[in-house]
Amino acid sequence: IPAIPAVDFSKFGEVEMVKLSKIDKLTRDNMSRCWLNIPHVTQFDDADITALEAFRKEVKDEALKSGVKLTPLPFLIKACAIALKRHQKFNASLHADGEHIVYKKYVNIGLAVDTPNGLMVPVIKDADQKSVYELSQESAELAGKAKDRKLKPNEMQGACFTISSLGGIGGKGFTPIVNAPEVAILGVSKADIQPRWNGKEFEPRLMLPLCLSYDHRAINGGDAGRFLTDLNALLSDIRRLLL
Ligand code: CAO
Repeated sequence: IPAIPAVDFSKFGEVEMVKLSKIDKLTRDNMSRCWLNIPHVTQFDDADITALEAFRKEVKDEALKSGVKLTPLPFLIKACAIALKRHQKFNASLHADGEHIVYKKYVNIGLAVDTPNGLMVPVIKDADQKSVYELSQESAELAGKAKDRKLKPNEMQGACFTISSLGGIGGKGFTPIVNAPEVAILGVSKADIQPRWNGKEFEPRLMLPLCLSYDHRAINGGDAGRFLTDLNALLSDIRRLLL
């Protein structure tokens, strides 16, 4: 790849040179590796989370009494864990030998956490076996550790799939980079009220933008369409999380 030429920016105005942190350098190398090795495709969908949000608000204070600050995120983790179990191509990695695909029987979900020191991805192990409260507690604990630089190496290893939620920050959608050797990543943007046609009239509904990037070597468009449709159905009617 032709290198980007060096530029003396100080020729054009005042500048400040700051050293990259260790985490920034790891991110730089990992992102370049993933971007260059993986043929990416991103699919978009909006999940109607009106009912999920009403339920979350109903139980928020009750959760707080048990020390849980309930955001939409643990519901997303739960729904992804169920979808990963149902769609095994997403809970897989291409083997480095180029001859095999490895299907995982466990469901570990990485969580992109924005910290002052850079991007960290702690991992929730066996997410399919945990309740929404447990997922909420554990994600808050891991995000806190990431921000305090207290994560142990084993707390950042073994993810099958990653969720990158920018919902608390904003935006309509983005195209996340797959974190190899995982084969897919879910980007989540900020939920917003949108008019939806119910057959008779437009209704205000709370819509959550979902952006699913995947490795097209391991996953086809049809697989991704089915995964995202299933995930959407789980989030749009959270009773399905029980099935
Ligand atoms: N839509 C609307 N509101 C949302 C939302 C969404 N999708 N997701 C969260 N919110 C709300 C929460 O409910 C909370 O509001 P209340 O306090 O009123 O309930 C508020 O936004 C803040 O949430 P949060 O960000 O503190 O908590 P979280 O559980 O949603 O996320 C974490 C935790 C660790 C994922 C998040 O703090 C973070 O670091 N996000 C950035 C990830 C990132 O950098 N991704 C890019 C990686 S690639 O460069």
